[in-house]
Amino acid sequence: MRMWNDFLAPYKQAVVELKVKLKGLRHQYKLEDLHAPVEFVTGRVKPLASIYDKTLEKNIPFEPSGELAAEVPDIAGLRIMCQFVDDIESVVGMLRQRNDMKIVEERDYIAHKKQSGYRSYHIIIEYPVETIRGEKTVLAEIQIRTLAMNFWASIEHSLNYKYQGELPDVIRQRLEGAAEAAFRLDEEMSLIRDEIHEAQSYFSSFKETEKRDIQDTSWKGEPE
Ligand code: 0O2
Ligand code: 0O2
Repeated sequence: MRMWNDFLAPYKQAVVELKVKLKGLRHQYKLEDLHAPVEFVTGRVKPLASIYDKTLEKNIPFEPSGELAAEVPDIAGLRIMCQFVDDIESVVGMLRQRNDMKIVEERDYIAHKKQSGYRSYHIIIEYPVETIRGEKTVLAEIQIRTLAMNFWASIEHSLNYKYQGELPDVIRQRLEGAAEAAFRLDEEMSLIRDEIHEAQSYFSSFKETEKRDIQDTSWKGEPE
């Protein structure tokens, strides 16, 4: 177990750091009162049981090794959720320009959805982490998707888990239909995107005023 802990430590570090950095993007947009292409960010280190399943799938030994690190590029996994399909492109554009990571692969499952109906944009990066023994570069996967794509993927993931990958035909067909419905929802939302931005910016300035009013009231309540 000690060997696994040592092997996974830089991946854990990478997930923590990348979560802070990617969440930071949202805060920067918000500070400037701009539409944030990042809605929220999650991250995880792949559980050992899932790493084990991958090694069976890829027919490689289940042991900490360079081969495992190269064959399973999502041991460190980050997920960026966006409101609109266009936001995905903005996020990918930003990631391409960064100096703290190097993109080594891109997979566009939005233009080319998977047979299951899965849509998402995947990026594999090389990311250097500082360890007590010097710099260690690890691979990490960043999945970028809309809220609707994420909703579909998490439902499909749980159903696949329940049926251990053998979905009954009727459920498979319903899921394919649901994936198209989710995509149409994304398209509809894109069409009224400007309207939504306006409403959101009105709502956040309203919240700001409300906060100020509350602060003013609490000041009044305090003794001089
Ligand atoms: P906030 O203020 O809610 O934005 P942490 O390690 O504690 O920072 P972690 O482990 O990343 O957080 O939590 P998790 O469960 O992975 O979720 C990451 C963030 O995504 C959390 O926000 C959740 O509130 C947010 N989140 C999860 N699901 C949704 C969702 O469906 N919609 C929206 N808008 N947000 C969601 P934070 O980081 O706690 O901060
Ligand atoms: P997790 O951690 O449970 O999400 P390859 O072997 O390289 O051809 P691989 O490794 O499957 O293909 O890579 P791919 O297809 O680029 O995507 C890997 C990850 O994308 C998966 O991780 C899922 O998170 C997500 N994904 C891909 N296809 C689907 C799908 O049909 N439905 C859902 N819900 N998610 C999908 P893992 O390994 O499943 O692990």
